[in-house]
Amino acid sequence: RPTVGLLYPRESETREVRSLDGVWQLLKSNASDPLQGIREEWYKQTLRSTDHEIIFMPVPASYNDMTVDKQLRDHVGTVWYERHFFVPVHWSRDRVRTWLRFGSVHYQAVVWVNGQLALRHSIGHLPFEGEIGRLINYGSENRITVMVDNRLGNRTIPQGQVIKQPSDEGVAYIQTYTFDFFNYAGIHRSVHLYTTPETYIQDIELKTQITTNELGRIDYHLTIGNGSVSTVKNTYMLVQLRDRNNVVVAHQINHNLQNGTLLIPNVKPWWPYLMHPHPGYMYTLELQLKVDSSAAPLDVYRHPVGIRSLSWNNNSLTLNGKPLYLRGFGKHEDSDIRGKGLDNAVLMRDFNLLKWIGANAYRTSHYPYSEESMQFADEHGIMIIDECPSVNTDIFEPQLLENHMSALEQLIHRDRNHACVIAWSIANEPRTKKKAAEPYFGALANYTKSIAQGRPLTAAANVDTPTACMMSQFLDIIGFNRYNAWYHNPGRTDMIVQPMYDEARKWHERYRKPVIVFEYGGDTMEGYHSLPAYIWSEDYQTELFSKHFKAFDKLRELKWFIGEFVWNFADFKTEQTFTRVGGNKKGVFTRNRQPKDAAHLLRKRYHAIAFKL
Ligand code: GCB
Repeated sequence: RPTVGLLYPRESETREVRSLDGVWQLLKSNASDPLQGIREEWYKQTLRSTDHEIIFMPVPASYNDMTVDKQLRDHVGTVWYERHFFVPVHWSRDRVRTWLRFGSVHYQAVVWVNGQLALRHSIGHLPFEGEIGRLINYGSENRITVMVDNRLGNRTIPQGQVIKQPSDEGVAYIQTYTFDFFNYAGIHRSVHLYTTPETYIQDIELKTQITTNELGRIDYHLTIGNGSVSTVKNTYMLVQLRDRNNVVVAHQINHNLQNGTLLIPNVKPWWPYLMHPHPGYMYTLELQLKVDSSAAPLDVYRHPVGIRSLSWNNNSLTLNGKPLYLRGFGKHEDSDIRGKGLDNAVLMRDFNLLKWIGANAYRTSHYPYSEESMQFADEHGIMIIDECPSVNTDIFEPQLLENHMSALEQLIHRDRNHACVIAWSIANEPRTKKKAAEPYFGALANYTKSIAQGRPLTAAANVDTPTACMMSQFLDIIGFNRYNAWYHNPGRTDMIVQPMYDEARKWHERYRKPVIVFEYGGDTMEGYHSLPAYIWSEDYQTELFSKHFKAFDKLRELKWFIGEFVWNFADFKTEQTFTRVGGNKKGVFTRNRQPKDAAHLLRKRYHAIAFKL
């Protein structure tokens, strides 16, 4: 079912937003019995009244690293969250709609309000919401209960497998998966309670372009919530575009309440970082739903908007008429203690580091990142390759395809209005040598193109022979991951330049599309030095990078080579395995966001490219 609504909760003169973030209570159910809480109806009472141990749990955060309990860190199955809240009486008197919205819960969530089923959602990293007015006690206390299930199976996005094995304590349930990051779980992003008026602005879709150098254009499509709006006489939308100084630079009175166009003379386009002295210029589109010119508006919503054109052909990706060269990273939402939980301090630090190093882009490997991070990217002029949560898919069958399509649909719906999004990445390293990958990706790409909102499709492939890839024929931009001198020929930094150059050319010769390297790099233990360079040392990472730079410099002479992304921005946690020392250490920054030696080298390069030195 296509998503409608889910506008980011913003306060206005007609809307109240309350945060339900804070310290919640948590009860872990037995790994051997994930449905225990359903059977015992834990949602019907407060968790405290069960006989089980309750712990305090901050929201937003992953629950895994919050205690010193291994059982909780490695838990497989369900945990239950609970908190109480109050709703003022006037919310019912004023006949407002009351909404409950989760920024993301990983992987599956069932939500009850006062013991009654309110919401369900699966697929982590994506928001969901619902109206809960009918379930609420106005003017007195209310209870939210959330069951969170972290189990991944062969039809989830991404996939995994839960296996049962004998252990010293009897049996153990183990979540296995092939992707290389820890399967953190919990209420990962903010929880909001907010109101809208009864007749309200439910959805906004924006498309922007710069038609000449000076003229900007915004095409908008509106959805008004409440079927009875047409019966309210003389309803119209006052649409005003405000610049950064709050000055109205374009306006319109829209009577059809659906579609319209704003033209903006002397527009200030949205530019990426280091492509213009004022990158990330954002306007505010102010929408006022009105009944007549004197009365107070029925509803007001202010939507940030950056105005830019994006286009692509077989040789280039162009923004505002200028071909792009992407200097970037694969990243993760990952940090000490909070795991994948949203943290504005970490986010701010990351954006400052991105700017320090001179990057202009990153890929949201390997799942949608927080809405707040997308807002940061808009504001800072960082371009985003927006990836859906599909990693290492190796079965290709209809139910999985349907879930994969749903993940992309929800992602595109959520992020379509962000100037920063320049491409959709439909998968990371699926096993595309398999024949069954061809119809699967054919169908997936067809569907995604039908909803792509003016962005090209890409993906990160990793087959070693481009002709064997059953996916890339469906893409607009070819992306590949390659670990020369790491997984291929470890220790041999003399085997990077030519293989990298040759491989990029092969991809281009086969598909005749722009090509980008989405991953290269090597694990590096901070502080470990070795001369001559030896793998895992800082010296080795630096040497490995400088050899890649030689290959990329040769490739950049060929117009179709459009970018280089290091794997990874920062060190991150993975599942426990003998190839990972405290996690994946391919970061240019440590997990607590300090530079390794290679960061300084990369900084020189990214700035030199930006300033054409
Ligand atoms: C890859 C994956 C990424 C891993 C990386 C690695 O190809 O896309 O998720 O973390 O390799 O370091 O092994």
